[in-house]
Amino acid sequence: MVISCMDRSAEVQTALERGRAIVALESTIISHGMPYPTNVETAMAVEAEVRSLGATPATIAVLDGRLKVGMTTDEIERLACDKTVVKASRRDLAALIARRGTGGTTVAATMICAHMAGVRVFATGGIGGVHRNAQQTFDISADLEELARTPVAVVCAGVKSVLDLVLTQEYLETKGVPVLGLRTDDWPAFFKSHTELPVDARVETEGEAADVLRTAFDDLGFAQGIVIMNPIEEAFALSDEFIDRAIADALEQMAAAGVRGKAVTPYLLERVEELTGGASLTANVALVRHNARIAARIALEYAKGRML
Ligand code: PSU
Ligand code: MN
Repeated sequence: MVISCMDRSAEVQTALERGRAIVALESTIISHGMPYPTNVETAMAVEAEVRSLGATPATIAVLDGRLKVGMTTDEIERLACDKTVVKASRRDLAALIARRGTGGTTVAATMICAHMAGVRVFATGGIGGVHRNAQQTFDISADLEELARTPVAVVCAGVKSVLDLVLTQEYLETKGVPVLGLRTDDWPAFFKSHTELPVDARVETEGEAADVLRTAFDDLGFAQGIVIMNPIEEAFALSDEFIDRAIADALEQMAAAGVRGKAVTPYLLERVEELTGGASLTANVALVRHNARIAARIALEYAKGRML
């Protein structure tokens, strides 16, 4: 598809033409998910992880109205430092591009751009979900609706327990979005490697995950996305009591501060980081890098047999 406002990097363009493995990467995590300079260091480390395994990274963002699929180091640095960069989800994209704005793309917006560019595999830290108390606030991340309508596989470490995991699972079930567990029977919850919630299907290898992608996207022509949950490595997981306490305090502070709308997730991430004395950030970096490696392996398996 030719999209006049989209720029693919030369590296991504070549990989697309040759049918090589590509991993899409989001940029709200850079602009709003981590503090400087950890955000830029992590973004570069994640790209290096993908390259070291022989796949091509495609970090996605909107820069001065151009939809970038694959970015330079300077462009990533700009997203990481510039405080005027907005958080861009599906509803924000058209106005942002038309008005030549700059934004970090959420999981939802990154899925849209990846799909437009022809990229099927995407790595992030955690996806958005149904917030606690959503019965009153209606706060449900647009990431879930995007998973219902855009055929891209998202490798993540589950959803943070700042969210309501049970409601998130119900929502994904209703929308027909499968949750695959990579070498796990239950959902991880970002900082925790296990919960009580069962995944829909366990896959033992990256090759098996790629088989499910091929069946869903290429054989059945399904329009939904696929969530692939990859638990945080035990060495980096945080203890339940420690992280639950920080999350409870962060939620209390958020209620007192009256934060709502798109500011909720960035606010909670920042509060939890401060309340854990930075421990949540260290865990976050580790799991994002791990997800990038897994996504690269899945993308390589998925690309097998299609390379020119
Ligand atoms: N969860 C994280 N870190 C993040 C995000 C989610 O652990 O940085 C970001 C992602 O970009 C995700 C977005 O798509 O927050 C969800 O925001 P909202 O809840 O407003 O939909
Ligand atoms: Mn929200």
